[in-house]
Amino acid sequence: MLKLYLGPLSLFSRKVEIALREKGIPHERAFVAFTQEKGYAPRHPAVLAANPKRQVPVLVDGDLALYDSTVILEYLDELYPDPPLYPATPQERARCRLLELDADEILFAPVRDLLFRTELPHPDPARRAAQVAAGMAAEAAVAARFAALDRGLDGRDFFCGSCLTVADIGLFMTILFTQRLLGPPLEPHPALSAWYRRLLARPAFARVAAEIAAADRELSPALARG
Ligand SMILES: N[C@@H](CCC(=O)N[C@@H](CS)C(=O)NCC(=O)O)C(=O)O
Repeated sequence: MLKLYLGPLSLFSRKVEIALREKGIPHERAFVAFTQEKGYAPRHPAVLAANPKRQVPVLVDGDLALYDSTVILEYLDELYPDPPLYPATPQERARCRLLELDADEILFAPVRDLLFRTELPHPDPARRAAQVAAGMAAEAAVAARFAALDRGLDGRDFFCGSCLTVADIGLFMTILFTQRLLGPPLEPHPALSAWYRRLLARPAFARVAAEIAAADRELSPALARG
């Protein structure tokens, strides 16, 4: 059986989990240790053995150990093609991969500057002020990207045509992070906000969102204080 090593609050691990559940692929999960104070230390031995970048997610299938959510999603789609998570034509697939990369790297870049909100306030006031300033700039950048994504949906139910793809999964996870990190609201962007609610109604997405909220209640008390 496939085994997914994941972090409770790992955006990239949860992309893989959503794909596994959407495709109905039998798998087992192994949660690695994570705290806001120490991050992923001590690293799980299976992660160290499989991934030179020492990161989750790691997916083990027999003697094949994979890392990087994008590589793992491609493997899962080839292993279990139905339902497909990529569109039909090379051009559409290429656009879809670019949108997944946008979610993971471009939209995610300002989201990094909101992550300090999960931590207890830094003891150094100058550092705290710098974090707050970077957070405000990040919020403006995220809001601008929301407006562009809203236009990009262009009346469609999904980002790459009429079916769920890896672009939707990646964007959902990064946008979920903007919301858990108290970033800009989705409501001013009607198409994007309706898309988000539609995905949240799917069991695979709902379960991941509920587990992340539960993990935050346990691991991220600073978020509850707003
Ligand atoms: N591009 C990688 C990113 C993986 C990644 O950043 N994983 C985070 C958790 S979400 C991690 O393990 N961070 C610990 C570290 O970088 O040391 C992917 O898509 O899987």
